[in-house]
Amino acid sequence: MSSRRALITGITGQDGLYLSELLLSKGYQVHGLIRGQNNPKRVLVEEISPEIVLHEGDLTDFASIARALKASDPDEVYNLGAVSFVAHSFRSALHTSNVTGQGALNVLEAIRLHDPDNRIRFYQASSSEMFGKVQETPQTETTRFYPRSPYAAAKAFAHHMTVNYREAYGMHASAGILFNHESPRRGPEFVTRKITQAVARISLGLQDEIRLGNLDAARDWGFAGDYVEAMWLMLQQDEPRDFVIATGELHTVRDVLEIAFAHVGINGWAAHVATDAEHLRPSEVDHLVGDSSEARAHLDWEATTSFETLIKGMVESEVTAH
Ligand code: NAP
Ligand code: G4F
Repeated sequence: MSSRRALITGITGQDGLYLSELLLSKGYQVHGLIRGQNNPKRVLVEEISPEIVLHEGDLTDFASIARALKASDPDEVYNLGAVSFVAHSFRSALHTSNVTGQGALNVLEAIRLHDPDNRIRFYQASSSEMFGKVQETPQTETTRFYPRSPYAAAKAFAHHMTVNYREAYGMHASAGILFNHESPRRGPEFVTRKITQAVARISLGLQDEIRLGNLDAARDWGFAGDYVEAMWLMLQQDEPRDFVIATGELHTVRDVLEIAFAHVGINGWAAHVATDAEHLRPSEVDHLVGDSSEARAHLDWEATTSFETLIKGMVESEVTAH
């Protein structure tokens, strides 16, 4: 069994939980940065394994990251922490920039000072949102960025800093440009979980309607469990580099509704859906779809869960939870 150590920021989030499980199954000692003095999501991490070592800290607090690095002395650092909800980033742009953008720089700089010999391998959670108003379709590692939100701009900054630390200091630093990935652990503010949760409740007679924004928005949605595998694979490569991680399939919010409602036996979902301007964004990303050929060729990575299986599974999980 391996005795490698990993430090994960954002360990309480969807990806942090799946990645912890993956690394534990590979024999890693897992450490996580957890914010706040009494984080209610601590219990989620403890459910996965009481052996995970949690270090109190915040991405905006450089000293806390340095302390966590010293205490965990990791071989691999996965920077998954972020203000990750695009809609919220418009309402809290400076905070988003501090956490999602400068937070990544804090981690990179703390690693550089802690580990001048470049022993640590670093993963940055970059996002397809950086492509924003897309300049070509499908998007690849070389597609030009056109961020459309404070979140996307902050992610683009963090991405460029990751590349810069790799090139300037020889750090094994890689960024995964991940397209949307979902699961029953997805935060309820994101559209797939919002819909699947509401559909389950409607089918059980607990709710009548769901209020949504842009139903024509189209995304490349995959399963989070598949995507954390790609993160790990990227850090196992001899050379650091960036990869697009996606399914290559485009679906709309309407498709999510269609599959979710049909799964509980409700046809004609329109009667249960209201559109609400409150959920529209000041500047929208209309469609994102990725080309993962590089990941297939170099990481032997491919998405294994179909869109339909993903959405049905999320509905099932909500029905069971009620
Ligand atoms: P998530 O569920 O929203 O988790 C975000 C994590 O960041 C949480 O653990 C949160 O901790 C932590 N965090 C927030 N503010 C922090 C701060 N100031 N200091 C330290 N930690 C902080 O996100 P996710 O879906 O797992 O995504 C993981 C990463 O991948 C994020 O960086 C996201 O932007 C990026 N990404 C996600 C997708 C996707 O489709 N899921 C696609 C591309 C990129 P609390 O529990 O304390 O709030
Ligand atoms: O589920 P969403 O909020 O995800 P979004 O904005 O694509 O961002 C997610 O994926 C990114 C990767 O591309 C990550 F970087 C990011 O951290 C996050 O995980 O919205 C998806 C689409 C949008 O176009 C949105 O306008 O669904 C549309 N939508 C329509 N009605 C809605 C709603 N989104 C939400 N959250 N809620 C609605 O009522």
